Amino acid sequence: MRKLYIALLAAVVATSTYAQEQELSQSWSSNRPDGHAPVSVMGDHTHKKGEFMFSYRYMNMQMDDLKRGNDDVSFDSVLLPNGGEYMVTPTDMPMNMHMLGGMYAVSDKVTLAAMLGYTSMDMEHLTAMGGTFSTASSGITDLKLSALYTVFNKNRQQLHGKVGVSLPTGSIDEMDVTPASNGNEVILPYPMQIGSGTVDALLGATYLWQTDRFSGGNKVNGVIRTGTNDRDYRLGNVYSLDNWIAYKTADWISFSARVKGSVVSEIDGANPDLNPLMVITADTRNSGGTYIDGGLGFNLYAYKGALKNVRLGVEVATPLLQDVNGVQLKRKETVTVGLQYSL
Ligand SMILES: [Cu+2]
Repeated sequence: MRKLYIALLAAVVATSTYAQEQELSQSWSSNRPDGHAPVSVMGDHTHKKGEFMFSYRYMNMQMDDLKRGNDDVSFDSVLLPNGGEYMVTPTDMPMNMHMLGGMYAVSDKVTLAAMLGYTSMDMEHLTAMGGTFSTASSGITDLKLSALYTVFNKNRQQLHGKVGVSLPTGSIDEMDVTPASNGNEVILPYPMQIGSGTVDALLGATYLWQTDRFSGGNKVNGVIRTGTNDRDYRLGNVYSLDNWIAYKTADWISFSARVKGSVVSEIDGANPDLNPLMVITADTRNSGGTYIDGGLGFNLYAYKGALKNVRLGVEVATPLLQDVNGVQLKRKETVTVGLQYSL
């Protein structure tokens, strides 16, 4: 699987070069299946004055087993009886997210975007005594509002910037019962909280190009947290570079390959109600890391008929590299399915 992604990365580079050698004359256009990026990429495109777009995305992310830095480690190695320092380790964590988005172009230069989601997570655990238990949380995510500004759109290339804000509508007060809580609900560790609890700045820039058959993009993105939340901590900033190419095999379908690198900083501060020696996920040293993920997907686009301007995107992404701070659950596949409708 990994070799396949590396081959695709090489193909991304090769076709970008090929594309730049093509003669480019018209405007970059969104009226084709690959006129939007792979479905997991957000804020990748802008709209023409007066256009609306509604989108729904479903995302399923799996995490299981442990990593310390770049290495796989066993559950036993982190638990107290075996020389580890924790009472409890998580063993796996499935996460599901439903996201609703809206876009509206106030002019050819400026598109406004809003996004709100609903997340549910489960975390399975193993204790030093050999017992198992699970906790769950769910709720509305942070509300993201942003403005996209088109710097240029000519010669079938576009560059646009993004300025936005993430508002703390997501809960950081998720609680559940654990074996150590005597039947009472207690606050859950950082990864089981839904929101950041802080106002976060969203900054980005996206470059897009097209030829008759190929298209692609590069997007730099930053999530910059401000202040400290009500529970005395601040999640780490996120910096990422996302790169994709797509090949349009027909007017209604395109296939895509994507490679994304991201760096997530450690949590700053700590929730005083969490004991960092109890469970790995309650220790802020076990947060953040460096990741490279690869994704393969396709977009279907109705360019005429009753469903005109409806787009369906599917993508499966997998980690190619993950180097985590401390010891953390390992990322596995992420599946994203999305519907978009413009009018
Ligand atoms: Cu849109």
